[in-house]
Amino acid sequence: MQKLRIAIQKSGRLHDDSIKLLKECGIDINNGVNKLKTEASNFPLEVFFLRDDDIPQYVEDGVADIGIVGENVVLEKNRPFTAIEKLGFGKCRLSIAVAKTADYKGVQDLQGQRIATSYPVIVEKFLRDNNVQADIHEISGSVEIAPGIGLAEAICDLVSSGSTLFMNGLKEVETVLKSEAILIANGALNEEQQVLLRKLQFRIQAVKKAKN
Ligand code: PRT
Ligand code: ZN
Repeated sequence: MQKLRIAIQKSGRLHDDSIKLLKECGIDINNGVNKLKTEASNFPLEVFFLRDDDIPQYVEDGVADIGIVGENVVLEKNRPFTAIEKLGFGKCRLSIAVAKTADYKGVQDLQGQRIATSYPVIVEKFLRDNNVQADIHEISGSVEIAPGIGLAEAICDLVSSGSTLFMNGLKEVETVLKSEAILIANGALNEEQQVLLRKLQFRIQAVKKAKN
């Protein structure tokens, strides 16, 4: 029988809510720790557990049929996906922040500055759109400490509560992007897979409606 293969985050901020959503859709999966994949017992669904960064590529290549991932990751990887469903969790914004003490008046103040980020593609587009030339320093983690150690004047990172910025003496000055978890799908699903996807989407929509 045809199965739908879904890629979700193995561990991290989207993992629990992705599992929870599937459960709320009435899909029973047993997610033992350290498993790379599992199967639902009551829906033709196979679940792959992956790094979030790898999910767009796997779905594009058709190794998985659908996936749950942050919009920020899809945009940074420059993949051609649009959300076939926004999922309402993993909400955050990608923002530029500078030292709390900096005299920041507007985006032009970033001209000639160094910006540390794990999102060079999105930041470069933001700067281009705003006609600003700045120096992007790509770093893979702990972006918020960059100004304190003299690596950059500004950072661009994900923010949810704002407490990380606050604790590092930074203030949020520009919102580059608003993001949440989305469902993406391979563009070449066969007829049977499309039927399964519609069934799943119908259930997701019902779960979302029940929450409003
Ligand atoms: O291991 P893997 O590569 O799969 O995971 P990851 O470490 O790359 O990602 P993970 O689990 O940290 O985040 C997964 C996704 O969750 C992100 O791609 C976003 O779409 C979403 N998300 C929502 C967030 C946040 N909120 C968030 N606050 N991702 C990261 N953060 C971090 C942020 O980078 C900063 O360090 O939390 C800190 C800020 O939080 P506040 O509350 O102090 O503002
Ligand atoms: Zn990641």
